[in-house]
Amino acid sequence: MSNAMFCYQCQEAARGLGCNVRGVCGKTADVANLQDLLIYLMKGIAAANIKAKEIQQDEDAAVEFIVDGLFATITNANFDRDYFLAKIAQGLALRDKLKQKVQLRDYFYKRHDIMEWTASSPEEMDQKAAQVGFMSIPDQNIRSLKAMIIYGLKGMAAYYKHALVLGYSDEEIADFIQKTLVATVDEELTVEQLLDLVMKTGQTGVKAMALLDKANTQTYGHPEISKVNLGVRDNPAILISGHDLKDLEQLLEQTKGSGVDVYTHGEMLPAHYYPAFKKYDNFAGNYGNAWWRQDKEFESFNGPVILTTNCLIPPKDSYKDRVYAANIVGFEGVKRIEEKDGKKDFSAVIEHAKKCPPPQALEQGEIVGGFAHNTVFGLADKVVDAVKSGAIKRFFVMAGCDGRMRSREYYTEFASKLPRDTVILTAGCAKYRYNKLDLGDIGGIPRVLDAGQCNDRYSLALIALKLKEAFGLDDVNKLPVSYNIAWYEQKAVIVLLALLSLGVKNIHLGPTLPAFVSPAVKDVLIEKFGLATITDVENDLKLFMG
Ligand code: SF4
Ligand code: SF3
Repeated sequence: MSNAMFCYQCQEAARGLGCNVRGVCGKTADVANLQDLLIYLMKGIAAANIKAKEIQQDEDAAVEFIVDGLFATITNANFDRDYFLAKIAQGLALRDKLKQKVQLRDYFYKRHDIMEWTASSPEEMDQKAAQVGFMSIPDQNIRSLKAMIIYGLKGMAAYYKHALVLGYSDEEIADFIQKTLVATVDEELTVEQLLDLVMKTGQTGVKAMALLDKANTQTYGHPEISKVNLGVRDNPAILISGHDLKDLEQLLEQTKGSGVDVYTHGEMLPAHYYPAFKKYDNFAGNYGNAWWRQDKEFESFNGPVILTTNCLIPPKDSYKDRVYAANIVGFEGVKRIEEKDGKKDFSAVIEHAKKCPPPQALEQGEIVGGFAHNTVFGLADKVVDAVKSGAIKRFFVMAGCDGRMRSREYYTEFASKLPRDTVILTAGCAKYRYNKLDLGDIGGIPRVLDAGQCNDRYSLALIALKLKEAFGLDDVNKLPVSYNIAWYEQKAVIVLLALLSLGVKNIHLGPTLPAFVSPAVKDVLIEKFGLATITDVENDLKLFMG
């Protein structure tokens, strides 16, 4: 029996194998297939654009298209069939324009199906879409490695996109994304060659993360130790979620003095750590928790919600009319905020907010964050002394994603049972599993150091490298640092590949290993990098604490 779809890109892949009827995330089969077709189409666009570059005829629009297209196919970003149909039609026109430009030149993919296929109606697109997913690759290990590369590129594209909107670009990253997309078409590539490409993807991932770090810190300043209010005020308000700081900046500018407050949700929480956003009196606090609790939290928020990037879960009818999608986010029937010349007009959302009651309180108090690399480097002497004196025995990098599966309760239990002479380094929405526990501090250093969004995981790599230097070690694996990482979507894939490419070993990845890792590829990852998953808390604590 053939599958209606096949997707195994996230941690929630059905039965740990892959979703083949409908996504656990809510993605329908037709949309999953159209996402596959968009990826396939972008390989053709990339092949033609690379060739066009040789004659200085390449198009920035092609890079933008590819970066947006990869980002839009990330888990929980876009569920909208019409979005993908329109994007595919637009992409075919772009590919054909580039083909025209290079028609006199010879190249390997010139007669390949990625250059030749076409579709002029939604039915034709659906038909083609059902043929081009990962299941079209017969060998399980080749499929696994190509999936790892494509998912890594999706994560990289997300980071790169965030840098681009702030005016930071890098030719090497853009070229790598295009060349590597095309390379996944090559049927001759061996397992060894693909493993090499996996590592190169990790290396370029480090560059993309560094570029984004530069873009964020040069634009909004270095994150500072900050207290974030968890309660609510008595004004109408807008909730902003996702990872796009530029959208937040524009929203804060436009709501200034309007009587409408702005709260962050999920991954937008770390925006409170940036000096640039502290001047806004109406930037009221963080509301709620990680993405998967949005169905309840958006409901009680009462006001409009803006989704700037993933993670969106299919909205309930009770609040759907209050949800606004921006950028690559989409869901059928959800209103869109369009952009013109890099500017978004939020006036409709602000007027909507004014008609809504203030948010209903979920909790009270404050949490502390802002421990990105600059802050931690400032504390370096204190941290090094604490390690030397034995006050800090071990650091646990617990960065990553959160998700709705019960098995993730492991991370709350793990954090709460860690010995009191350990410190957790975190980034990403995984932190919501333990950032509101009272874990105390060690000589004034909080036991949970939050560097920021998943987009800021680069900070944790820098901190590890800084510690290595401070202790005069020749190998990052000799540090008293353990990695117990929770993953969910494809940004976590690029972070994993980046860490592997930096030589970090013995990473524990959970709550389960990716479904796209075949048994043979898993063996290589275990043997070469000591990759492992989690078991139960008691066991793992014993293992980590030696
Ligand atoms: Fe399934 Fe995850 Fe793919 Fe959604 S993104 S269809 S949950 S594997
Ligand atoms: Fe979270 Fe989606 Fe990954 Fe950004 S919001 S870490 S899952």
